[in-house]
Amino acid sequence: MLQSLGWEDLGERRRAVRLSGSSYEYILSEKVGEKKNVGLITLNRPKALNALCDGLMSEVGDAINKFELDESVGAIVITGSEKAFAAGADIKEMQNNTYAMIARGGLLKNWGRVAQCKKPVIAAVNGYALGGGCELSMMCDIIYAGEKAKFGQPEIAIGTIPGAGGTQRLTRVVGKSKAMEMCLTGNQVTAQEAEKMGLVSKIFPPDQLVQEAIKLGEKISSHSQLIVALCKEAVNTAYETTLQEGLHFEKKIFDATFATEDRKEGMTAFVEKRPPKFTNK
Ligand code: DAK
Repeated sequence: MLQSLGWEDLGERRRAVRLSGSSYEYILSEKVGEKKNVGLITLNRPKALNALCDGLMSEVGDAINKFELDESVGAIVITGSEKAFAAGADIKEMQNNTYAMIARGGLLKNWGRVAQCKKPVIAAVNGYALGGGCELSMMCDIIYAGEKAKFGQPEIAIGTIPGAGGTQRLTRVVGKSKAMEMCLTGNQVTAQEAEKMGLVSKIFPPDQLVQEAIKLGEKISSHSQLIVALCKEAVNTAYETTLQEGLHFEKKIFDATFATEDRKEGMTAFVEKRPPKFTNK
């Protein structure tokens, strides 16, 4: 029920984190916010509009590993530039691949990590979020967009289909008709349309977007990380189950919060009219 940390996995990850350096070629990674409790990952491949090459996705995975292990970080923001969040997977890298190579799973192998993150991940999308860029934003838990952001699944125009959740996550969020229209035409939707569809939760002027996403991350980080992770897992379960199964799961998680010190502290602090001091226990 509690997300199994998988100690072997965690050990593997700690080793990987130790081995890898902290400077990256395709991204920037830093701790931000007044209390430095938000991890900020900035996709930084401007000449290719942040096309998500294998190296970039591997670096994103590495940065997520580090922030997930860092107890001072309560939420993570992923952003790009004002022109592009990301224009998709790197078409030049994929161009000469064969079915056999892709089916073996070597290429595009680093794409699962963001969706697996136990801490909340916020996408701050300015400019293009196309193909894998749109899919990356949908792997995040909350999407904030700049007023000029554009979302789209244009894979159909280059002879393929979305491969990292575009036909699945998008459909669950916006419904069949709009998802079909986007996937079958490749047409882009504006930030305003995306907000109306429920894909984006809020829109901001482009130059304020990242700051607003960080503020949101700070707010989330002010809560118990333990309870936040449980809450995230419960909401995500809504996508995987029937309503009855989901409600059952929610009840189990709710009950489990009563086994934590942070639940006791939160309620006691309310009664004593003081801010809570969470210890993530
Ligand atoms: N890949 C590689 N390079 C790209 C790129 C991309 N997706 N998008 C842009 N670029 C490069 C351009 O080639 C150009 O480089 P140079 O020619 O200058 O060297 C530079 O970025 C600037 O682009 P433009 O000159 O085209 O800029 P414009 O402002 O005119 O146009 C645009 C911007 C975003 C409308 C346009 O660049 C565009 O249409 N880009 C391609 C969008 C696209 O089709 N995206 C979908 C790609 S397919 C999976 C995981 C992921 C995926 C699939 C499976 N598994 C885990 C299985 C994802 C697939 C995709 O995303």
